[in-house]
Amino acid sequence: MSERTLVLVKPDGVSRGLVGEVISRIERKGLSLVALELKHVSKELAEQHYAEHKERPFFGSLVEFITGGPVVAIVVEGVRAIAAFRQLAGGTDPVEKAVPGSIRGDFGTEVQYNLVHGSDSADSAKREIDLWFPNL
Ligand code: IDP
Repeated sequence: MSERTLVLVKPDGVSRGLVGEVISRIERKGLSLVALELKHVSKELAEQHYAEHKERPFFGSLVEFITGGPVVAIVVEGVRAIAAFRQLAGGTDPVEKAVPGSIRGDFGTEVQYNLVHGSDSADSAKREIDLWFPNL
């Protein structure tokens, strides 16, 4: 059954020129792009997006990072799209968790600057797509 997920190429991924690489991997996996936008992220949007991390010590720094440069927001659709993109992204820590062959495993070294975001559940995907693409 087809489902949708929200993918972000974070500011580090955009500034390093990895937007095409990420899109290419999404397409090669067999997933489709439904909406795509280069966005300058407001503090309010960043805080809402990462609301579940509000109490974490890295929250302020994470919001600063996400608002520090443009991101590319993408709605991705396909069979098992949520888990499939999480697999493409790799684990949160690009060195300890993400395996080579994944986006983070191939291109990242730092936990915060881990290049991409992908929704982690059907509920998060719905909430995040509504937040980033209210007109979709
Ligand atoms: P995920 O992006 O793999 O789903 P989450 O645990 O939801 O990981 O964390 C959200 C984002 O917060 C991560 O992608 C990363 O950018 C950042 N982050 C997570 N843990 C840490 C940390 O310990 N220090 C700094 N940043 C972190």
